[in-house]
Amino acid sequence: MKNILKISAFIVFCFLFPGIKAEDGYRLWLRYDPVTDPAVLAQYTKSIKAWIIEGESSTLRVAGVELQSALNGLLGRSITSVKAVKRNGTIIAGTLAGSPVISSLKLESRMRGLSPEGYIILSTKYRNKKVIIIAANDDAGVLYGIFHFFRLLQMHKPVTELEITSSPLVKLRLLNHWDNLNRSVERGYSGFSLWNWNTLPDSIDQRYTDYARTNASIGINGTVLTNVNANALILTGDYLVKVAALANVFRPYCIKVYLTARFSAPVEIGKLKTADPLDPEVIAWWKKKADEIYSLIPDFGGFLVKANSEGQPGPQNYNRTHADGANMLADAVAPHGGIVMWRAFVYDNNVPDDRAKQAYNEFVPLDGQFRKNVLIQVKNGPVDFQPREPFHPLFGAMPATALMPEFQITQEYLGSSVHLVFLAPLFEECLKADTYAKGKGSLVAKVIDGTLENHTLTAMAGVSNAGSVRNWTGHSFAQANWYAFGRLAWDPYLDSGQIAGEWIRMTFTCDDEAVQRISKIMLNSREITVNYMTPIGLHHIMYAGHHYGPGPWVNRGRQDWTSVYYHRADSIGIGFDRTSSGSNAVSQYYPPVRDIYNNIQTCPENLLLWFHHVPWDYKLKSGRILWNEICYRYDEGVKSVRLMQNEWGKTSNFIDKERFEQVKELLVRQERDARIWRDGCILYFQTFSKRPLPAGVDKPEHDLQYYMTHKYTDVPGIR
Ligand code: BDP
Repeated sequence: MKNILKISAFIVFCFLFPGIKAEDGYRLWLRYDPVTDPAVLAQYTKSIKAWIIEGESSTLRVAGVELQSALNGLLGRSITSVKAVKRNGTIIAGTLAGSPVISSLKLESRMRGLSPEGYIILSTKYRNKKVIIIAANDDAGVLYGIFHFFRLLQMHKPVTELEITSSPLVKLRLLNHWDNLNRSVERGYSGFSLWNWNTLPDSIDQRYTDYARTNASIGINGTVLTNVNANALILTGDYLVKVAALANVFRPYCIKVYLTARFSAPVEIGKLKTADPLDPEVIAWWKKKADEIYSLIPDFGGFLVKANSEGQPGPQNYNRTHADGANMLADAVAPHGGIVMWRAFVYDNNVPDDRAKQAYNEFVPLDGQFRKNVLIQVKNGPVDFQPREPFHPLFGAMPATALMPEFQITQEYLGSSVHLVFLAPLFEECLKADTYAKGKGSLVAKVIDGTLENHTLTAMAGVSNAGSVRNWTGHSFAQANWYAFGRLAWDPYLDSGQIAGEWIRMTFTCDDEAVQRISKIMLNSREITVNYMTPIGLHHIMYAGHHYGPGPWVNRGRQDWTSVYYHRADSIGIGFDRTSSGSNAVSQYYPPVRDIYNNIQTCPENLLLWFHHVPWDYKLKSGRILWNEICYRYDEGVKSVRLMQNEWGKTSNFIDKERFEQVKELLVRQERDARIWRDGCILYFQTFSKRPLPAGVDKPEHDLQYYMTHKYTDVPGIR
């Protein structure tokens, strides 16, 4: 009896003070907690009294569910859905064609400029009543408009004089899951795969729906369910019904499913003797396979393919080109409106003189040879998702081909789900880089949104960091990277500061001072990580295998998988000479970019060792010689993590205990790891520079041997 009383008292307490309930991070940025600021709440209560969604479809139905739960949550009381506008403060959502109210408002001219999926949000009057209109040309736009509206409310923004127009600038906005059929996730640090293939299609986890809602809230409209290192089994009938079950859950949220296609599938599951893309039987097999997929999933998006890279099969096994392979698959899905995303991350078994050059060398000659429904998926930089890389020289170099970027949201090379690293600045750096392909202003973003070369098929992909752990991404701040990717895929010109601000307000707090503090942590975090991992253009010097800690000493195995191949430290200096007198990778960029990179005086210092082999005593802009600068940057990285810890400590009054403590604890590990990076790298490079540590740089705690043999026991993904 006593216990029952205690429990009921607790329930009443939680009801009265919902803000203090345990926060496990599951709700991501869609929290819809009651607005606690009295002035803001008063304004919302006055402006929002009822809602109507006019029209009938599964998308509009889920939009209604979202409207209802968000309004009830944020306003702390039930806001009813009505059939007609009878009072001030009615929200009306629908399409121009499906909503009599919206079509009566003469919004055609405003809405003409909207691209598909775009929307307007407008404060106006209807029959003398003040209303908020969320209008679009299609159902997806209505859903996105509703999520935008709730972004405003969650950020405590005014909703009285609304006049918002928004259209996605990129057509296909996709997550790539590197998920295996046994539920392990390649480079995944957040538990197991979200897709439970054992229990599908019968059991539909609530997470599938919440995954779809979350993605829809940031405009993501496609998901590749399976690893690029593909398993042909996913294309068998038994698995396709499972895929169809997921597609059914995602469809109302306007998310299409895509699959990775293993190029050798006709041999492995089709019992053919070859997978040669020009073989008539192979062509027929893929056509039939596509027909089968579309009979189960009529809106199937298409295929993503990693071919002839890291041991994956591909057309080159049959002396055919990437274009031959991509086009054969593209022809199979074309009658159904499908597309093929063919990855440019290729490198074969022969070690090239410079791996950074390979994708460009293989793909540029193929420009113009791909079908209209093929996109070439290009990683943001020419090597592999490093903390800092220059933009990939393919952007702007294949004008006749649709190119899409691939960013890595999962932090393979950036501290997995242990380090706090906000990736929007990394994505933004690439998107805003000027390729000069058609003169000044030829930004990567313009290649991607199709405006530079008049492409209408446009796309952007991010390798997902979501998994089965309760809060989806492990680190609370890793959620921000998922959010940032979605926002930049919608509008590649957005600024990281804005994205951080939105996310913090929705996820943690609307207190201005706390927002500023957390923003500062987030916006500095990537540069801090570059400092303690790979300053001044160093790259690919991580531990072999797990890519988490330092491993500049790695020198065994395939040369272009070793660290020594990339940093090239010797008694004279350090860095990869990619100038015209070295590997000449600079020649893959348009002038003046190539000349800027080629010249040690003009090369941006944050890419110096990417492009130049620089003497240890070379003087940098800081006045320090290179060796001292390297030590100083590593040390600065460590000290900055301590500053992050300090700043985070000051936010405790604004953050629930669970998430505050989680982040605090992870920052302790980040500081430890930053020291390991600093000390391991400095000690190792010192064996070449033979110079003392400059003044002010903390002395390493252990000797080099210690770091070379260090093992992590508390990092996800490392055994
Ligand atoms: C590398 C990863 C590897 C991926 C590969 C890829 O280490 O696991 O399979 O990229 O993108 O970064 O294909």
